[in-house]
Amino acid sequence: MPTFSRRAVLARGMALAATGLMRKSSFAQAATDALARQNAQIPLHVSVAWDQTISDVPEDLLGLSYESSQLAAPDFFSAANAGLIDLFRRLSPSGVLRLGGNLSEFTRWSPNAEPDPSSVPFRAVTPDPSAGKTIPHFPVTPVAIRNLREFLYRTGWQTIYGLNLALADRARTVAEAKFVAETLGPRLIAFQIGNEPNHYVLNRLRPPGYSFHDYFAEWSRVHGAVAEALPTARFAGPDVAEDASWIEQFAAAAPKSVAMLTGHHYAEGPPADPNVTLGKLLAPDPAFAHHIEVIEAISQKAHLPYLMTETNSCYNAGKPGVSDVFGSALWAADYILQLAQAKQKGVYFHGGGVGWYTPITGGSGLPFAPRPVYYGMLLCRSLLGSEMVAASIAATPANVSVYAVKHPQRIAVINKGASDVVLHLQQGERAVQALRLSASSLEEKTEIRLASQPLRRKEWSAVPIPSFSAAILTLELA
Ligand code: BDP
Repeated sequence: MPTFSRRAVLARGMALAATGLMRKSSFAQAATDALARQNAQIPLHVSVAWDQTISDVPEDLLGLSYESSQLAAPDFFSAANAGLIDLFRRLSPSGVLRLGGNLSEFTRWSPNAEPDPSSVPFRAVTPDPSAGKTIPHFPVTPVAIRNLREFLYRTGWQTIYGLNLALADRARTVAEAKFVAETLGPRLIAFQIGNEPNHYVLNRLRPPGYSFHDYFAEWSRVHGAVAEALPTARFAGPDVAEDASWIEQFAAAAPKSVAMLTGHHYAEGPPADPNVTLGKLLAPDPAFAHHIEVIEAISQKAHLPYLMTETNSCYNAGKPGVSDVFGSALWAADYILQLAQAKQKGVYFHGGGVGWYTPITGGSGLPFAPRPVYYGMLLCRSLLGSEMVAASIAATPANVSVYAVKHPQRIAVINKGASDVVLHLQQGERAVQALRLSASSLEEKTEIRLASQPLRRKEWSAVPIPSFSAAILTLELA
């Protein structure tokens, strides 16, 4: 089984020059763009096999991932946080809040602690790029879990709750799990135990040589204790970073209480690498395409759904100019649909606080506001609950992805390239409405447009999709 490291992503830079997306200088880029525009409006013909269902797009596909340490500020996920509740509800009527991340190894169930009085309302935790440093413990108190329940009820969301593994005190973990399960009731989808155990050595949580075998022995001890106290609890795992071989081994060894397989992927990183650019983020990534095929095969063999429980554009908390700009919205939209097409059942973007890649920024006295990735997710909201069918376009120099769904019939087009294209539909089909995602430039941070408009008659069967924009077309059969 080939493994795939996110660090291997760096190797794909060379393959990208051909896409015209590698940034040389802004002058060279402008020249490339001007050239592309001269060849204006590349025609693309889309083929859709409406009777060939390949996957469903679950109602709860979309989610957000936060560091578990966020619970140490119990007013954050609470009924009082109306700004955040509103943004969650707009994103999805039935999303998933995944609590985990590196800092989930440093939370400590503290049933008797007084919640930390915060100096600012909604104190926010930004993803921490400092894996391996000595980190203080973050107390999780009963009030934080009760507040979380109210937050989940008000948003309509559910949660996947991460328990500590690396520094677990088993009795404490069992007590935490019991309180969480009893308090959250049906709002709790599953527990995870440990975050990215395949990086425990890298994060200096375990000595070199730590293997899947060592991890699974530890996982089994904590799982066994929690499952004994909560016989109907469901679990998800192994929540590894990238490594498909750990997912495969976990799937083979998992007890019946494991209801889903989970893992993480960051498209780029580290931020200091000059090769990590917006151009690279938007270019096709054959290594990742292969990775998700491998995952799909593992999931099918194990008869367990697979969920991308933590993802984003660039690890180590993201990169300014890449993770926080409109280009990342186009990346996110395409990425979500690529994973849905590969039968993945959840895509949860990691964030929190004012981190570069966070889908929602704010907290600690700052207002909550959507970032570009949020809009990429929002574009996909209208496809939730539909059935994905096979769609394709012939090979083209344009950097365009197409997806089609039915119930109702829609085509999603994501143009991540510098060429304007015109999408020609099949005979007898017409697109009457377009939900368009656009901005004045790829680097735009705040003025992102997501608007629905009727198409003009002359566009019904040949829909213009401008460069660096996306659209969901609603179809009518003539
Ligand atoms: C992941 C961790 C998460 C980090 C993120 C990052 O699970 O806690 O914040 O990387 O590097 O591996 O941004």
